[in-house]
Amino acid sequence: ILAMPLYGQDIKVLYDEAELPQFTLPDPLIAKDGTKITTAEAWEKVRRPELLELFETEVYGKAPAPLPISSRLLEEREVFGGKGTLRRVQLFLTGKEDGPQAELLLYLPKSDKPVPVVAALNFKGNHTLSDDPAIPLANAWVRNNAEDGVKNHKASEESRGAAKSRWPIERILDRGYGLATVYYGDIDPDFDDDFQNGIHGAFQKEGEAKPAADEWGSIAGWAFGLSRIADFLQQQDAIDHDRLIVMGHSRLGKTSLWAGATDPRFALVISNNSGCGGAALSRRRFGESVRRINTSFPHWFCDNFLKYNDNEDACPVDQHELIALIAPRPVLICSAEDDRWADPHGEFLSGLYADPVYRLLGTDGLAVDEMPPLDKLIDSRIGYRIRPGKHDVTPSDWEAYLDFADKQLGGK
Ligand code: GTR
Repeated sequence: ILAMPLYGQDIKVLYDEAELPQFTLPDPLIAKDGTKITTAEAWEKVRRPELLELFETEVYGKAPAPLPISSRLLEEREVFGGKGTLRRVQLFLTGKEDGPQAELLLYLPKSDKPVPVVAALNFKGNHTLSDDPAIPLANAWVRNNAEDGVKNHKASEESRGAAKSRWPIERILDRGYGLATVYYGDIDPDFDDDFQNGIHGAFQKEGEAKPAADEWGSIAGWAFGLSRIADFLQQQDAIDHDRLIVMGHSRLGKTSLWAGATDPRFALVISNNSGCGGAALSRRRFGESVRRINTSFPHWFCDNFLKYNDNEDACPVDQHELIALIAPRPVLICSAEDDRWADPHGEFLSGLYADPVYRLLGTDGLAVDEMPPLDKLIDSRIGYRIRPGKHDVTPSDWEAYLDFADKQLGGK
């Protein structure tokens, strides 16, 4: 089984605006029957449910109804010289101790009031976020990586702290935010196994070998996991339940957008370098295309999405409508200049074309209509930022996320 298949490399990649196909985007404010949506009520009652269903059936796949979660506190202690606490929690995603489960790290700043929390899945395991020797190595399947000494899909001590540049935990606490994180492989291991393991396996229907063409792929599975994290966070008194933030990078940025679209408890949604199937418009086909992503990662989307390989115009939705599903809640789209594979301009345009929905709902939408200069945070209700550099999460990205959160959720 290949985690990162190399096939698909014969597919031509467009990197020149002049080469892009001509296309017309679907209008988020025209209902399926052709009616123009002109009121917030019509958006909420007619158009939003229509779009949500189209994304469910054609793009990410429908997730099953959740079961009540349960949890067990594994450990609680002070961290960073008493600035905050760390709770390690075992989360039983279907409420059963013998069902799918994930270890959650919850870092909270010392505070006499409930604090806002960023929920984010991580790529390499909880033990890679810091040098803390007391955090157990990830148990689940992990991606092989020579640099981190990961062989045979087993985490090892060598990878401890390997992702710490992406997780400035002490700084997040200093800014008054908590962080709740889970290793994404605890929810669904990221390889194509016809969904036998992870969260999908636990919900498999009798007699069905794998999810149907309109049922959940891995992105929808990870988003389901984020919602179970939200279930847990909503049970914690130390947390401000009205200020839950969801953040993700890359494939997990696609996931945070889908989690934000499907779960309104996320009051603010952040996608970093999310690209194709995330914030980038599919119809542009710039960088990673629908065919390419479905070839490399056949398990990420639902099988219906395969119909749109080289056929993006036939898809009844495009990704600006994913952003619109988050409205009127704040959303921050982040790009990196050198991450052309993720199509920064296409990521910006999704925000721009979601703007009419945000405005219909009485917000300021996206305050600019052209891409801003590097490093300038646009902090209107649809936020946007592009920074120099590559596909990654940096400390400066976190400053922008938290500046945006201060502006959009502060004083609530
Ligand atoms: C790439 C993939 C992107 C992005 C990235 C990641 O290989 O083509 O869509 O998701 O992986 O998640 O790191």
